[in-house]
Amino acid sequence: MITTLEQRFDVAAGRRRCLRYRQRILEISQQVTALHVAPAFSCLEMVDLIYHGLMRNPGNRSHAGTPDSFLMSKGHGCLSQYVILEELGVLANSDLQRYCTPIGQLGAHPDFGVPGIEASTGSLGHGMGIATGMAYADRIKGDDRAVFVVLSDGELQEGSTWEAIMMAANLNLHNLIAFVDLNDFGGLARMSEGHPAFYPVLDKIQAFGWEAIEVNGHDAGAMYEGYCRRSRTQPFMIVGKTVKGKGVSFMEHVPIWHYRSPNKEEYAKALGELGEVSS
Ligand SMILES: Cc1ncc(C[n+]2csc(CCOP(=O)(O)OP(=O)(O)O)c2C)c(N)n1
Repeated sequence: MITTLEQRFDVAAGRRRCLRYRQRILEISQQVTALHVAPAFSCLEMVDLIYHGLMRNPGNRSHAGTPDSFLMSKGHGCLSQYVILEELGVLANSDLQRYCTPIGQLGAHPDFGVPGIEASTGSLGHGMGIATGMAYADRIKGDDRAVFVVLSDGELQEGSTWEAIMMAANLNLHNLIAFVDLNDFGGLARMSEGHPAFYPVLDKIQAFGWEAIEVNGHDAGAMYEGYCRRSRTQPFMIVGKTVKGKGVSFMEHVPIWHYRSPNKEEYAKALGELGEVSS
């Protein structure tokens, strides 16, 4: 039985943090010609909940004690992780300033070896297998650790993801917690239009032997409640229905924002739409 800390999650504080993180990501967007804004905005509430509500010792650089693990399997969404690691002090402000430059250590996808990054991801379909292996290794060693992983609909188009999902169920890895950022885009087109057989996702996950729920992936309270109510006998998945580009109206559901920096006017408009962080 895992004993992941289940302190009450302050939903309002999470909302304030996510606003700050969106602002910070937009700020970084002005340093580079292109970056994955919309993929990061899509999964931000999930990543925030994992770091600030579910993981134990998330800012522990040395991995001493019993820190839980987090894998950003949809690696191109890593700005959501970088800005949190910056706030936790795992990454320095200068790291973010050098994002995607030859002298920096942060690329457009997470690289193993960078503080806080536990696996190199970005090639879709590998994170679930790595997370399954890590959770199994922890079980064998008798370590009381949880492994959290964030996937995307694009990753559920990769057969390797389903192999790992099946294996995790075979092994009853109840220390493995997955989130799917289900924003209906698996590239430039809508999954529901190009791949209707992909749905319903929840039924498929359950049929593969997982305990799973489907909720609004921007509703941290609902995700947290579902997490706390899980039975702890099987691997657990939160299928979170999300909006790609969430928070900025002209980015929401618009494929070009998968990988594009806003120009000055767009930047100002986006910041204006996000509004102020209230204390
Ligand atoms: C194996 C593999 N094939 C193709 C790509 C190119 N690629 C990058 S992101 C992406 C799809 C993005 O959709 P999704 O994974 O659902 O992410 P999100 O919509 O959440 O940004 C693709 C096809 C890749 N990174 N890896």
